[in-house]
Amino acid sequence: MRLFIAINFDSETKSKIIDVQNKLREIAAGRFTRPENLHLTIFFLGEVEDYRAILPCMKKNFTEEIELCFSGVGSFRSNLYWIGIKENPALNRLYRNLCADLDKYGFKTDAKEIFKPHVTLAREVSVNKDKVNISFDEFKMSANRLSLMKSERINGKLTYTEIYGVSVK
Ligand code: 2AM
Repeated sequence: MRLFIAINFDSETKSKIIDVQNKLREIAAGRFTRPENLHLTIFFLGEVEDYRAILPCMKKNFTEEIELCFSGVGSFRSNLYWIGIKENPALNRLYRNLCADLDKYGFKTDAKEIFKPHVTLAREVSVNKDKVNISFDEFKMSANRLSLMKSERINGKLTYTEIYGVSVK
């Protein structure tokens, strides 16, 4: 199954993200992330048969809340648009430590670029680049759960389901 490790959002944060997504929707066409699929990927695992070794790695490395600050809209490859997460040493540490521990079990991240935490708002976006000047007031969320997510198509719909989670408080 196709897996990734992510932080999901509370409903208040989700609605703030949707407000920003709607600003993009007003000026662009594309495949917009459905509200229930909005998330922050920490580590993309890809196809995994046996995920048992992943669980202790998550538990070991996610030991305290991480405050996320959502800031700015940007793009990758000019057609994937996202909200960024402000420079965050605790999040970087989580990523690096997960990478190191998962690597020991043979899990490699498929991320092509350096870790750039983001929430994908839309893919395959077509827009007049000069018009993309979306601003919003930064907002914050304390992340207290790290989730192992399964990605699959159900009736043609991309669906993400949590199969394991670590909570801290
Ligand atoms: P993206 O939003 O930048 O595309 C589930 O697919 C999640 O894993 C997405 O958030 C996606 O990031 C991320 N991911 C990272 N590397 C990926 C890859 N090689 N293929 C698919 N998804 C990837």
